[in-house]
Amino acid sequence: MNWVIVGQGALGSLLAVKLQQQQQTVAVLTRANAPAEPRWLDQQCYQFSAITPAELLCSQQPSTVVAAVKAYQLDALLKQLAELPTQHQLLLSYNGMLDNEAQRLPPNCLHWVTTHGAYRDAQQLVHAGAGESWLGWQQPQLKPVPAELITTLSAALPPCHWQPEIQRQRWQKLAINCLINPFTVIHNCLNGELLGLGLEAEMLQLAGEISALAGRLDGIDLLPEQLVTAAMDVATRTAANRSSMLSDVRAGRRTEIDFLNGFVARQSAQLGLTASANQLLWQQLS
Ligand code: KPL
Repeated sequence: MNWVIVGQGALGSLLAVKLQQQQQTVAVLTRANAPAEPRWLDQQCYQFSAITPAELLCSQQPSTVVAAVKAYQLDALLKQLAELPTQHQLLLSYNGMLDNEAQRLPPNCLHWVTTHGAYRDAQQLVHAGAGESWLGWQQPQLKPVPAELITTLSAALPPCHWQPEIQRQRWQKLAINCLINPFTVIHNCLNGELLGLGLEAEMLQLAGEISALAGRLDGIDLLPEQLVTAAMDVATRTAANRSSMLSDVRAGRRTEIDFLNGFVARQSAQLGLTASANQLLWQQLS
């Protein structure tokens, strides 16, 4: 299969390397005349060909375009790819949720939700926590299961599950990120170091607010206790990982707080729900 990876972040880079290790054809989307930077994993250097947005838009070669980007980069990217011909498949992966998402996302895109933990240390990529991934249509009424895609993603970065109810998985991932990422910044620590800090009560309050919002916005039932358990489980499995938010803060980049706890606080306020714990973290980290 042909793949085009959009985004220079740790997860997109990790996927690019892992797909290339599976003998897939992988290109990286770059600006005109810019080379694709090599990626390093386990002291090995991986080179990729570069493709510009203009080249991608007129390419006849069917490709899976994986946009592993920050939520705040999505609008600009979707504008750039608005004319993406139908032989290409767009797969989105970002932390958090956008306000009015259904109106902003192309209906025929797929979500790739992942709990793999990865960060960049200078040039080196570090796959610091084995997680799992789920794939599903943005519009659940789209029925065909892209079997080859799942098999290839599963081989590259296992396991990858087909999830017809991807929105449920996205809420769970949102909760995991809302419960882990801000605390790694506040305590300036790796994911695993959160486990001994006695954060369960605070996490349960955050999870309760997220669960109430998921019910009201999407009719999805999530048990707050299970969300805390899921977050603790991810923190355990990615114990050695530096969260994306901590990496952003250390690199002086904008964080995704507006699309995580900020999203929960804004949407809850609009619906008259209380989300004081998420509101507090949003304020603290903005
Ligand atoms: O998604 C992550 C992130 O850091 O943004 C987790 C799964 C928490 C891994 O660190």
